[in-house]
Amino acid sequence: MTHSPSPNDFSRFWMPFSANRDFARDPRLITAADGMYYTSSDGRQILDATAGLWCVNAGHGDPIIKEALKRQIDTLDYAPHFNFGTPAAFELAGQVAALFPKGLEHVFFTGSGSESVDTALKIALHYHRARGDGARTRLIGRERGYHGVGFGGISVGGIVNNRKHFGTLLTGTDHMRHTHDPARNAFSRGCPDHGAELADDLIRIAELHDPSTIAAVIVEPMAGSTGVLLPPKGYLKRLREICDRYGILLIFDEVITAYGRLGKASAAEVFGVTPDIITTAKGLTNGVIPMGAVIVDEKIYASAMEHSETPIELFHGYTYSAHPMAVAAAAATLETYRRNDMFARVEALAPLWEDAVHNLRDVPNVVDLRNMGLVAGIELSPRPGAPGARGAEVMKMAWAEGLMIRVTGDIIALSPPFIITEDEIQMLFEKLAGILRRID
Ligand code: PXG
Repeated sequence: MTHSPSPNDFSRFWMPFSANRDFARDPRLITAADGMYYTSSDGRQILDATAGLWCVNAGHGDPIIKEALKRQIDTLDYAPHFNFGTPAAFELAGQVAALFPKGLEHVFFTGSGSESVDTALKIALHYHRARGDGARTRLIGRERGYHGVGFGGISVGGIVNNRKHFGTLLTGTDHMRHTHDPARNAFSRGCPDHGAELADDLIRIAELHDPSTIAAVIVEPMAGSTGVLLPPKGYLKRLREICDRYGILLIFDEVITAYGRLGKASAAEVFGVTPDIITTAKGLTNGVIPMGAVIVDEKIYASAMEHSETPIELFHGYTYSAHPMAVAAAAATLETYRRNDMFARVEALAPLWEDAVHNLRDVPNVVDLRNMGLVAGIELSPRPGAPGARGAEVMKMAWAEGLMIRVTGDIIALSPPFIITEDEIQMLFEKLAGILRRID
């Protein structure tokens, strides 16, 4: 018998980003996972159509990762990395850097995506100051951007609910316009045709504040959390050019897109645009142990090493930076991706996935469909006066029918593990279409 807490127990754990009161009335409890499936507390198999929270890219219970963690706990449970080191951490840094475009050669380890974002923003500020350009203090994000929940991340982030409750945030931030333009781009397959010129909003911001005050721009190359927004064709390249023109660092937040989600190791590679810093987490360890990595351009690292006035070059780091268990999980995860050629599998499945997504076109209430790699955004029209209600109902019905999906408002986001089969893709979309046809 699996233990289920009594309703009163539910208030003890304040659940993250959740409808706590609603959950207690109708809990969805998970007790095990293997491959593509969770087991619910009532013994049902639930297809994981979201790879957990975009992190379990290799599927649950991967044998290579399991073995590595068993070995690691018997060998070295913890070691500090402030002025001490472990060989495995240096080895992993090299392996991580090798996955990203040339020039991005140095890796700072963190414990999560939020920590990766704060680390990247701090490294950007540190870089300019170290070079004697310390007036560059402004950090620019984008409307609808999600960069985790640290104060840095929510300050450059552009999701109103994540910001409005938390005071004045960091000073000196500003936001470019978002790129969502359903009037011109609805039902695009892959990147939309219209909107490259929206990158010019950075020119407006740079001219307003003066470019010499701007340290960095951070964007998700593909915005995930806000509901899967793909960059318009040419947009990221234009952003890169504007950053170069003004001496602004470009940060790609690849917490969702890195490690294969779009069919390559990074979105930078997919789009052929190289930023100065890339933030990652999630798929780095397959979600098994928390870990993030910030990959940094050589000029930034070199500048910190050359210009430091103190033996410690960067006054920043975490107790769990390069935690040995996380390092072991990451090394094994990269090994699994490599051995099973998983990024190529995403690329191979993508056309079939795209067709399955766009087959939903005539389903009631579907107002836009977006896809890339193994990601889908299915935008539903909101019920009049009740935004988010339709999405929440779909999520609950899906759970009842054996699917885990994510919704953000009335947008369904799908991002399954890379091991999903063609049959499972068909089953997923058939079930989803059935649910969407049944609800009002
Ligand atoms: N940046 C990006 C682009 C993210 O997507 C973070 C930073 C923060 O990572 P941590 O590890 O601190 O959570 C994220 C996280 C969803 C969902 O359903 C997305 C995230 C987290 C939880 C849910 O879209 N992204």
